[in-house]
Amino acid sequence: MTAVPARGRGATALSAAPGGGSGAGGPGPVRADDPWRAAAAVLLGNWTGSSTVPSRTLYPHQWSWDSAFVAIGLRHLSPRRAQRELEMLLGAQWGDGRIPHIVFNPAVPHAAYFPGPDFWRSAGSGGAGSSAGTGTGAGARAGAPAHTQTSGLVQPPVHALAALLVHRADPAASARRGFLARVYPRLLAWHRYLTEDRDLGGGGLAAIVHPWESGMDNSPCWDGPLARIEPAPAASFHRADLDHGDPADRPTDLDYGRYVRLAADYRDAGYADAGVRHGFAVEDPCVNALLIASEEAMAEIAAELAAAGPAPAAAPGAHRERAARLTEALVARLWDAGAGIFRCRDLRTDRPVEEYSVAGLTPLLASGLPPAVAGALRNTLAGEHFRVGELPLVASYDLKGRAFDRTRYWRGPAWFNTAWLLERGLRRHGADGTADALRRAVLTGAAASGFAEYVDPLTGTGRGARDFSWTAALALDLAARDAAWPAARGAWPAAGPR
Ligand code: 9WN
Repeated sequence: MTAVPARGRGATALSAAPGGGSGAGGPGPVRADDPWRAAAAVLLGNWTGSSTVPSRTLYPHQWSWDSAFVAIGLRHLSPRRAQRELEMLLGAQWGDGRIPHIVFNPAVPHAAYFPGPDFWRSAGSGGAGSSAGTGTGAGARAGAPAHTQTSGLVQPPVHALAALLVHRADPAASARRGFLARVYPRLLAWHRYLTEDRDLGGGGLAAIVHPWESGMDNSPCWDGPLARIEPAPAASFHRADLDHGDPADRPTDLDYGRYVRLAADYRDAGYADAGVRHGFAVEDPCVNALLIASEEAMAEIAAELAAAGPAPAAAPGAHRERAARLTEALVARLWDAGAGIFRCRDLRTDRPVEEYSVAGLTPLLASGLPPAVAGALRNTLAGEHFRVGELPLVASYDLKGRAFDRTRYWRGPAWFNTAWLLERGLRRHGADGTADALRRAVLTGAAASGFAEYVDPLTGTGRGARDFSWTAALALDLAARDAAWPAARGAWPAAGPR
């Protein structure tokens, strides 16, 4: 196991290992009959002093959408720490507005994760410790920060939604610290980057240029688009993931070679989005659904800011209009009425990718979805491809699909973050019964699996890493709706990290 050193103040007192307790005011010993205390201990154990690693073993740095999900759970324990989680990530934002998918912890050995800072070379050799501003590395033209090493890819934009939810956990303290006022301009720049620089298809949606940008790296949706990519030679890199993960669960060497080739080509083009031919360019329904949900959140953030002081950079109405335009584009470009699901669109062929992926159900998050589309999505969720309510959680990929694999990463296993997104989307469209069932499944499955990274979609058996941060955080978030929850709040140190 790679030990992840702390990187900031507060780590020593608060980074107790799960189960270890942390003395007076800490979460105390974990009891098997108290899963919520156990979930809190996972988050405490994965905190580095300024952010949360997804997993101490497999993912020893800060990941973008993981941190947003973590903040959503952490807000119930320490709203202050949840704010810090998001602000740490936003602090690594590039000049062009992109939020990098990994922010590297300089205290972790470079070999602990591949591809690491030596591969991305975002900041140049200056890297950690050099003064703020744009660096001299491969990311210089796109405005990569000089003081922090990051990847050059992005991940799904769940951040504005997370910021709004974190604010709501303690609006008075958030207002006192000026939390929303600080994060809003950064979130605005992030959404501008996605809607303008990443509109590679010209149809009003954000495109991804690498499977890792979908967050669902190994989805069978990428098999076709990836088949055109010449893999990097296996001998040219070392897969650190196989030091911790079971090869049967992880992507194949062939797929990894293609991921490496795509990332290296993007880096060598200076992480430019315009004026280059991307080997892989896809419009993904989950990325765009989260952008819509986040634009809806931006409208609420702008309204909060307007009520509190001088008008923010965009009025709430402008965000609502953007959300509506994105929703229209999503339906026009990705909805497959015959199949009852949103498809990915391969921009190299300008054709839909005809697979059933959980990504295609997440547009339930968009409140402006036409009711007939929302109804069809609910039917698809309940039907033979996903069997919601009948099986634990929701498979990441079609139970009847040609590539269904119940163990391999994103090719069938069920994940807790997608269950959380669907639970929210179902509620948004009035399907409370199904949402309740999904919520119960998350609460039971998270603790029973040891807060697994993902589970077998047929049996619920845990797979991948354990003590996985977003599993613990999102279970906490769904648990926090219980009236009994406030009593459990006292289990967290009242004074969070400063
Ligand atoms: C590459 C951290 C990340 C998640 C992704 C998940 C996995 C990384 C990997 O882990 O991706 O970014 O090495 O496989 O697919 O969703 O954010 O938890």
